Amino acid sequence: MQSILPLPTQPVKPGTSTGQQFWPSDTSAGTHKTIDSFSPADGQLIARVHVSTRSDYDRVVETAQSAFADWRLVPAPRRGEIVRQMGEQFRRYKRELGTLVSYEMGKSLQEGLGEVQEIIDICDFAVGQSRQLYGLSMHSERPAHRMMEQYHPLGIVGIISAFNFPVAVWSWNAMLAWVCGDVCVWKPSEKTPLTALACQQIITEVLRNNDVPEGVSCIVTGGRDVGEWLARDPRVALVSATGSTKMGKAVAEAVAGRLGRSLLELGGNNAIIVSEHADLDLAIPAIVFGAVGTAGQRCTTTRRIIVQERVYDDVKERLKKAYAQLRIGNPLDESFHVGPVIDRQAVSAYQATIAEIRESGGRFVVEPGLVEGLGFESGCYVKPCIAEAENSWPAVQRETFAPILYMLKFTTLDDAIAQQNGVPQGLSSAIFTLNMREAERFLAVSGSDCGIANVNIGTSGAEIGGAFGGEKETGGGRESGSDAWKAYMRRQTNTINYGTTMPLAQGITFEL
Ligand code: UN1
Repeated sequence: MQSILPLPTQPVKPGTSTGQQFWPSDTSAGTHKTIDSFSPADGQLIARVHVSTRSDYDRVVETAQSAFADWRLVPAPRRGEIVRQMGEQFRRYKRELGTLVSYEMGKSLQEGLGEVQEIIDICDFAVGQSRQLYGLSMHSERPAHRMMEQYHPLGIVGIISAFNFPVAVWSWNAMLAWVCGDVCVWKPSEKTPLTALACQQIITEVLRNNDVPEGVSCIVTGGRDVGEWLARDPRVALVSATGSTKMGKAVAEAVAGRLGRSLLELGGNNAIIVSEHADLDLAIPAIVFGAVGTAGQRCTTTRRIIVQERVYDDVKERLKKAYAQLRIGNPLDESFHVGPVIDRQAVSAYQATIAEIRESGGRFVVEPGLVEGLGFESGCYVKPCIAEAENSWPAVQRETFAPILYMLKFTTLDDAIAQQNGVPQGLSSAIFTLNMREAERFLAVSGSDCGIANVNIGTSGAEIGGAFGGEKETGGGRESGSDAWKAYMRRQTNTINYGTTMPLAQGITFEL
């Protein structure tokens, strides 16, 4: 593997920073534990990164606090201008960062580049947003009174991100938080720390050139305990967490225990309904990309297809043919469609779920298995597979982060919608149909219960312009587009009396 960025040769150190501290010069590793980052593509150790100690963490949060005092005073459009410059940097380093994402995380190079494109897109979005942090004005019930609301920055935003979108999800949070006047403390996944440090490095020049105070962009690294420090810390106004439902519940409880704010984007169990009125030429590629893209490790991955009985066999045959064409291999080689899963633990989860499906009586239409031999030494390559299953089986009810697709059958659309909604999660959903009544029924109040519901588009690959997130065990948070920015600000209602009397609301009189 040729070096993509100059990969560090000594443990790298996160921190407060405008980023200057973390590249390889630091040698004080002795007192720090390190995280080893291995590439699932070839099993190579690509970096050692310091784990933040509690005192590192406290120093970072203190620096972030003092940065907030200054940053909130910078006019929002000016903050937007700084984010615009960051977008330019990500354009400049798109190939390098996309390649590093692909190498450290294992998604295909195309998808690594796509992820960086999401950063660029959210930067553009945030620039516009920086001039649109609108509050409403209201007509007061009292004479000579004016009412309005304003949005003010919150303070420190803690960002806990997952390995599967190691950089894009940070950017959805950070870019909006920054234009809103907040400062960010990012805890990246311990499986992908290097991509996080690379992002910090990429924006350093912009932070420096604009004299942005030290502490506006911070990174802390480590595992669960570091996440807990953020969740329990009353200095952190908002904790935005992306990852498993288990992790989200722990974060939500800890943050709620101090009445802080959390924004949760957790597991999905996304289904595509394929109607007898579907255009299968559209449906099949959408299903395949949704199920095998990022080796089944997106929270929007298509995990279930619910197929009308009249087209069921046709869909099955077409999927078999499509899956037979899938090429599995090194994600950096663009001739392959499917890369590895993140690590051997993920391979074990894939295997355990497959065994469970077989025990329940599931039949595999496309067989699962490990891919071994030359080029697959990391032990992280698995075959995308399809099983005929029942919606009620425990394995089908949970999210296994792997390319396993379940085929379910339906007769009536009501039954299809009941199956689609009949899981604990509620992130993304889709219907393929050319029948307008079916499409509208799916989107109606009694249709999909998910945060994302699509027609003739798959479940994954959402654009940043919409609000991203879901219901039920997905956690209820909304990130990225639409009015998701409001989560990063505090709303203040103002009533101003410009008259000469003191009338009370609700018609109350209070004579002195
Ligand atoms: C995630 O998997 O956490 O919609 C995010 C998509 C991507 C984002 C997924 N834009 O598939």
